[in-house]
Amino acid sequence: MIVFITGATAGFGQATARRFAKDGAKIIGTGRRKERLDELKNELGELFLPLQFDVRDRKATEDAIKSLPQVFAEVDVLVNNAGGALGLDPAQSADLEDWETMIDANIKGIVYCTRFLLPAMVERNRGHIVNLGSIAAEFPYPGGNVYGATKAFVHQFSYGLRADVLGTNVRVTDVQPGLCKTEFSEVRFKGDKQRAEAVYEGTQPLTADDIADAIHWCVTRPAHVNINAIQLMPTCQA
Ligand code: NDP
Ligand code: 8X3
Repeated sequence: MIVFITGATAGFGQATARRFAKDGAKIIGTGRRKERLDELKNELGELFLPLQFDVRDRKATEDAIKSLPQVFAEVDVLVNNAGGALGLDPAQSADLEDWETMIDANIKGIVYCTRFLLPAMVERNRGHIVNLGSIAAEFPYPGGNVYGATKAFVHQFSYGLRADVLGTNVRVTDVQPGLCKTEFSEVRFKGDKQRAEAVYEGTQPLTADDIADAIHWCVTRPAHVNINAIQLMPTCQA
């Protein structure tokens, strides 16, 4: 199995790379931080191919995918994970740059990777696209405005893909996690570690391994089973 994971330098993507590597799968891990990709390469060895690009950059994404060596080219599973939230301000005062960054990474990023990898999956009549949505797609909260909307896009796009690939053996899943401790809040609060820590105070959040486990479970169902969407929250959240 060949698994292409965007955002493998931290959080869910990194944990998912480790989970599939345990099965002996070949992993293509992407991200902007080269040193993190190199560390994962050192850990996972020949099974792991690092690919450095920004998912917001359409040409860089296309070039990176076109550059895949033959032994990594026939991607079975695409995990569209790269992305995140920026800011928690109300819509009337939120930073437009933050909004654009979220739209570019969380929406355009998954659209680009999907568009460049899906045709070969359809041609081979085999493949699985796993998109990282969020509970924020369904449950709005103050300051979640554009972030939640990008994840609502992920949900609808996933279901739209299902409609388009119907009649082939290509599967599509929207994974929707709730509160999970990764670098997510540190990124959202632009490096303010104290504010990021406060998000998880008094909770037992999900871990990146919990999400990797869910992704792995969706992908390893029998070929005739498509998990359309899977939603996970820590027990302490509702
Ligand atoms: P992290 O911040 O820990 O990891 C985010 C990953 O995405 C990093 O590897 C980062 O790599 C990559 N990334 C971000 N922007 C870009 C970009 N423009 N180009 C390439 N790579 C990028 O977050 P999580 O692991 O928690 O989040 C992963 C996904 O799950 C996101 O889509 C997030 O919205 C979603 N999610 C997270 C939840 C949570 O509570 N943690 C809950 C629900 C959904 P690099 O910086 O090296 O480029
Ligand atoms: C991340 C979960 O609730 O912080 O998508 O938006 S939440």
